[in-house]
Amino acid sequence: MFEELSNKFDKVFSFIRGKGKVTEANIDEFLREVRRVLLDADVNYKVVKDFIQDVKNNVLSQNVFTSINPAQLIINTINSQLIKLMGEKRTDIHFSNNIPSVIMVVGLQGSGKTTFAAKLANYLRSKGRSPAMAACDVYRPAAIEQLISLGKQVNIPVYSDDSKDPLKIAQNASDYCRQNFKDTLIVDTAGRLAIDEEMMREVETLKAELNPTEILFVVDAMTGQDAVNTAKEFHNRLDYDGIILTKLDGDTRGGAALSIRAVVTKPIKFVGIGEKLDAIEPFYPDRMAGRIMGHGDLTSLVEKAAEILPQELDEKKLKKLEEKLNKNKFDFNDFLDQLQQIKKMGPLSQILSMIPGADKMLKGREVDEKPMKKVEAVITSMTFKERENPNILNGSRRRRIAAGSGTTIQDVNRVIKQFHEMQRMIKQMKKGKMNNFLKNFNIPNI
Ligand SMILES: Nc1nc2c(ncn2[C@@H]2O[C@H](COP(=O)(O)OP(=O)(O)OP(=O)(O)O)[C@@H](O)[C@H]2O)c(=O)[nH]1
Ligand SMILES: [Mg+2]
Repeated sequence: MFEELSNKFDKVFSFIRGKGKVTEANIDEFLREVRRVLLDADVNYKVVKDFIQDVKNNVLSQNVFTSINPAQLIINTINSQLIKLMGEKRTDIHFSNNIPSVIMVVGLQGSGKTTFAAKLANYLRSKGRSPAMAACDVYRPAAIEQLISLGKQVNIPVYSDDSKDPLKIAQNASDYCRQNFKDTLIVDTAGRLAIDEEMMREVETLKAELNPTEILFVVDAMTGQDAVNTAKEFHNRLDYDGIILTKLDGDTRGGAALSIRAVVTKPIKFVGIGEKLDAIEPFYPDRMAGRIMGHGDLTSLVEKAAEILPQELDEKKLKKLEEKLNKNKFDFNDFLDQLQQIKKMGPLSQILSMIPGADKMLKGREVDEKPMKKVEAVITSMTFKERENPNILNGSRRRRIAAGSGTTIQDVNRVIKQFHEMQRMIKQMKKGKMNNFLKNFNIPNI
């Protein structure tokens, strides 16, 4: 996410980091570069102008010329101004005391409304709510089936009927919620290629008649300043409550995320980071600024792990793992367990994007998920006994495993070798040779 922007910022920052003292001319030169980086990222020019002015005023008001570490002061100021630009604090979804709370999802065609509706339903259920969805896109063929199919995937009920009248469907869906104890109704509406009168009237009627608790405007972040413009036009007509930026997993330059809040004065509430139904993140201005500044987003990573760990790693399992480690009995079954847990956290690229500096290490290269899949295929092709006692893996067993996992004997040998190395490392760590272990990775002693 925002790799290019983050890399460019890094280069510009190294210019100012190289200076022990700064002059006003240095600051101006530096800010000119920052300005260029932001414009390149497709940030609205007026937003950039105000941003640069704010950073400058702020920096000058902090005695930057006599500061011991002027670079840090300037970089911190940019960080806090970025947070401010994106809305300072997280704004959550609001719910009403009436049942159901109605959340209406609107936006242009293909922006990701239907996908987001299912992602949000799934997310809200994990937070203890009981959602249902209403299929109110009666125009695009197969739109209703799409929502029903997504609903099935996350096991959330979808209300639809063949009345062909979006308002009626939504009203019937509300009745369905009241009868079935569903406290939240997410209404998926139709999209259009461009804003047109008919579409706007339809959502205006839905708004007036349904009185939704929240209207969320969904927009594809890849469309840059166009996203900002449509957000503005929709807002003029609909006065929605929040913005959803989708497709931030692509190589978005960042312009929409950075300028939309300042131009439309409505908060970004969630971002979409993939096609899968768990690829949704609540939007936090400070965490997003951290990613742009190349600090990573460890808070989200830890949260993501915490969501999985309580279910997967119960006390008993942890204890067993600890015992096995103590007795040097960590086997392929445990290895497989660990692999599967990492996989639950999402694609490797998503996990890595949250780790500070990882983006830089990858330098824009795609993360190759294949090796991990290969390792998993090899281990799952072993019998339980073989996983427990890899020493019995003779030539014929290895041949069978290679055939069963669609890999080669060399692949199987490699996995077994890696496993033995891992076992050796665990032993070293246990013998208190932590520093030796760290040397393997060029990590300074601790
Ligand atoms: N990479 C990526 N793809 C997404 C994301 N959100 C949605 N998509 C994809 O974008 C395409 C369009 O998504 P939909 O949810 O059908 O969009 P929509 O706004 O409902 O489209 P219409 O109903 O035709 O107006 C689908 O292929 C989705 O899988 C995202 O966050 N990242
Ligand atoms: Mg749709």
